[in-house]
Amino acid sequence: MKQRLISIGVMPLFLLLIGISILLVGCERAHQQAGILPTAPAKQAHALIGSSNDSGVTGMAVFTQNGDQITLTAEIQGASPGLHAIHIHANGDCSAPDGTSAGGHWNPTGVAHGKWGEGEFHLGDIGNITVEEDGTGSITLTTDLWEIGTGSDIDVVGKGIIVHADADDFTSQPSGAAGARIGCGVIVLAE
Ligand SMILES: [Cu+2]
Ligand SMILES: [Zn+2]
Repeated sequence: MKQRLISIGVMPLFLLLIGISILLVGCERAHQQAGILPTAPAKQAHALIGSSNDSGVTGMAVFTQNGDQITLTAEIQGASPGLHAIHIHANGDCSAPDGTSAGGHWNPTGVAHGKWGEGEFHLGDIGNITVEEDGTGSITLTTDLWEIGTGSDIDVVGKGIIVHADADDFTSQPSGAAGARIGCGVIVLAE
């Protein structure tokens, strides 16, 4: 009987301790996100986008890591208004004037081309940038499917960013029928 009372008495205390632990972990994460507690310096990579096929398109893509999430922000200038596909291609090589040196879509998982977040899609299938009348446009994507500077199969460093003349239809294989390459950049680790 006494034994039983002790068991009943200990259980709520045990649950309370678990509850407090969860709260503390939650607070620590919140504080890290708020920048109150020190975290590892955010890893960054970027690509300076230059013109391919004499398009006059330029831009910048920045990859920033926070925990296991990587946020890409890409901005372009000098493009025609409307939708332009933007992808990560397999090679960080923009030496060809038409951008073909960047190779095909970066596809380390060996799946079909598609739309980001829906069914099968290449890890390079960022999507379409909407370009305004002034020729500028931007796109942001946050994911835990990439890494920065790890040298693994899913490391974006050393790959290429390609901007296309047309929109990605998310269906046509192997690259969404996005047309000519009008911008190209090599993704490098930021020091
Ligand atoms: Cu592409
Ligand atoms: Zn693709």
